[in-house]
Amino acid sequence: MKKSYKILIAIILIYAVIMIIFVGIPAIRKNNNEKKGTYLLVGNVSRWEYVNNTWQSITDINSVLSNNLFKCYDDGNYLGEFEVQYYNDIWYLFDKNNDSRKLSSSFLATSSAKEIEVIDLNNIMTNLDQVDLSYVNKVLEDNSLPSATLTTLGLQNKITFDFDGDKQEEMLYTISNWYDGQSQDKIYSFVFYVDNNNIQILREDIVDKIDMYDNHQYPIVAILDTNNDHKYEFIISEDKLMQGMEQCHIMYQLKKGQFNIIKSCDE
Ligand SMILES: [Ca+2]
Ligand SMILES: [Ca+2]
Repeated sequence: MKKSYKILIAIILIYAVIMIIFVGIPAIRKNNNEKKGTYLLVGNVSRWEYVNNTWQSITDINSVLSNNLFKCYDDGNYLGEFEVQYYNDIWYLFDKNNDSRKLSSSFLATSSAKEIEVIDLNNIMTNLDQVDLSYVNKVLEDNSLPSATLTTLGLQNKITFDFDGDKQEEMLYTISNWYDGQSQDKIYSFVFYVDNNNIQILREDIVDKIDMYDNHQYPIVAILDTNNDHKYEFIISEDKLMQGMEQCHIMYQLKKGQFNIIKSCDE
């Protein structure tokens, strides 16, 4: 073989190796990342996946659990990334030594190629004060309900947080008179959002006192950024007191300043 051919072949080989290293391998990695699904496990009852630009219930939970590690949170505390399994109505995580740990019903877990930021609610959730009560009473007045005081609201939580990333904090409220409203004709629960004094009611349930066991409460269970856009989604639980097993979860996402449901109880 002529020397010039050998040089040509050597150049082609070197070029091929360079292309594989700098183009081929990153492309395979990218492809694998894109193939990895996005999953959320919320409490004992909700197992969601992001498919075709919507959140849906996972169809093959066993396959998802055996093929993915999950970032696990329990009562708001980050525990790490683990394999998780569900036995006899309880979530367990397994560490590298296959030692297991039981998780509470306020368990949350995420698995995604992109980081899903989960906010610690312990630092931003508070009870209501008199200023908050003015928002509550506006909501009640608009629904022809009598005014509340801080003592008639058995469930009252406020989250103060910059949901939309504009460096100003908004407020998210969940309230109910279920526990302490027995002297009132109507039993009610509301979830509402206040951005710059504008109130947006996101969830409401108003029943006659005789039907109080049908009334839902809506505790806020998570704030997280599922799509990495630095605008934050949140999840509420839809609970009926005395019927704990019937709970389900609803997820909301901001669009043009309004929170909309992106995962309801029914889908
Ligand atoms: Ca904001
Ligand atoms: Ca987001």
